[in-house]
Amino acid sequence: MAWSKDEKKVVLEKGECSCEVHLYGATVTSFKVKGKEILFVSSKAKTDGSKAIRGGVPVVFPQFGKVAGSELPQHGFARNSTWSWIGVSKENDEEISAQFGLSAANIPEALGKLWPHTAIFNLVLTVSVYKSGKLDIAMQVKNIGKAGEFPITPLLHTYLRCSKSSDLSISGFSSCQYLDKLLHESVGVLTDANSTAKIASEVDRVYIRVGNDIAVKNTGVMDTVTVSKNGFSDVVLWNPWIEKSKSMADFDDEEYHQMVCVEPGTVIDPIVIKPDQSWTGTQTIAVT
Ligand code: TA6
Repeated sequence: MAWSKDEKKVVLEKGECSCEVHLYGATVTSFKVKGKEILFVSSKAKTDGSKAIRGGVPVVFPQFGKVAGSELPQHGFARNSTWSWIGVSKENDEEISAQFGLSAANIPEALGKLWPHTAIFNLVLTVSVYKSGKLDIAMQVKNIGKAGEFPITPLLHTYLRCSKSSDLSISGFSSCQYLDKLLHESVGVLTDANSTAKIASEVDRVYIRVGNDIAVKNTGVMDTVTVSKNGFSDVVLWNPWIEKSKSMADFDDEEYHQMVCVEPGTVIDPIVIKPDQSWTGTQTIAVT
């Protein structure tokens, strides 16, 4: 069985690797390599469409966070909408790919009307699993309008699973500038001089224009999980730690030990898409 679909989700398999994608949010909720789960999904996550799935790889679109002057919910409407199943787009000995579509028709009306460009965007998510132990997720955003352009700050909000977040060693940010959302913008941009980032308290950082490969070691699941990006400029690093964990109803108080978010996105300088233009951003998760 290379792939299967029911009313809620699609499962793709290739060799000893597999992934699962919920049509709600086109949220990848599982990526397994030789039976080992690479992604984290909270034990309290909702998968009934009542709210965004807490875990896996939520798709953040059209904007990251909250936008001043906009009533769009935090992280936009893509993760709170039921996407269309397009179909299996590629299958060979090495990989299998499937596509999911989002446009105005998929967006709950109450959310769609909060963004002035809902009628002129089209988003296709392509999810590919490789028997080599790799998962690709590509967002392709197109402006199907003939007149206005629109800005987006897209991001893939990837939750990686680990045994103990305080054991992690995360490389790829050294001497990068970042915005520390815990210190608010009053502090401005800092520089991470460390060769590796560690998790020993709440972390909520937007690393700006970083390199394309972030390596997460000591996950307790695989030796190294690498998150690579193409088309995205920034990476958000997040762990809620103790107090923030308690504040999330769909997240167990102790689950901050079992996860870290490494989130490729373009969140500092919006991408502007002109009529008939498109943009693609890709995340690759590879394990060794
Ligand atoms: O990506 C980090 C972040 O923006 C954090 O500030 C935290 O809010 C997290 O996303 C989860 O946001 P959510 O809306 O899914 O609860």
